[in-house]
Amino acid sequence: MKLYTAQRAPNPRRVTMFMAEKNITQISLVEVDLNALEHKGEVYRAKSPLAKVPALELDDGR
Ligand SMILES: N[C@@H](CCC(=O)N[C@@H](CS)C(=O)NCC(=O)O)C(=O)O
Repeated sequence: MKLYTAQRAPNPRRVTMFMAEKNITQISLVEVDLNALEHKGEVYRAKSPLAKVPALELDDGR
């Protein structure tokens, strides 16, 4: 599984804090560059149409 995140954004930060608290290490973190508007691009929108972080991608692609 992958968690799309952005280091300085509070919403994904909340998720990574809970992951650390619960010792969840099997989820890969993928940094999305909000400053470069990467989340507004076609590639990211195909994964997360609302164009927000965090977004979780399951191993089966959902
Ligand atoms: N309800 C959503 C809100 C996510 C959200 O607003 N994320 C912000 C970062 S903290 C974001 O992606 N902002 C980029 C934008 O709105 O363009 C959640 O909690 O996951």
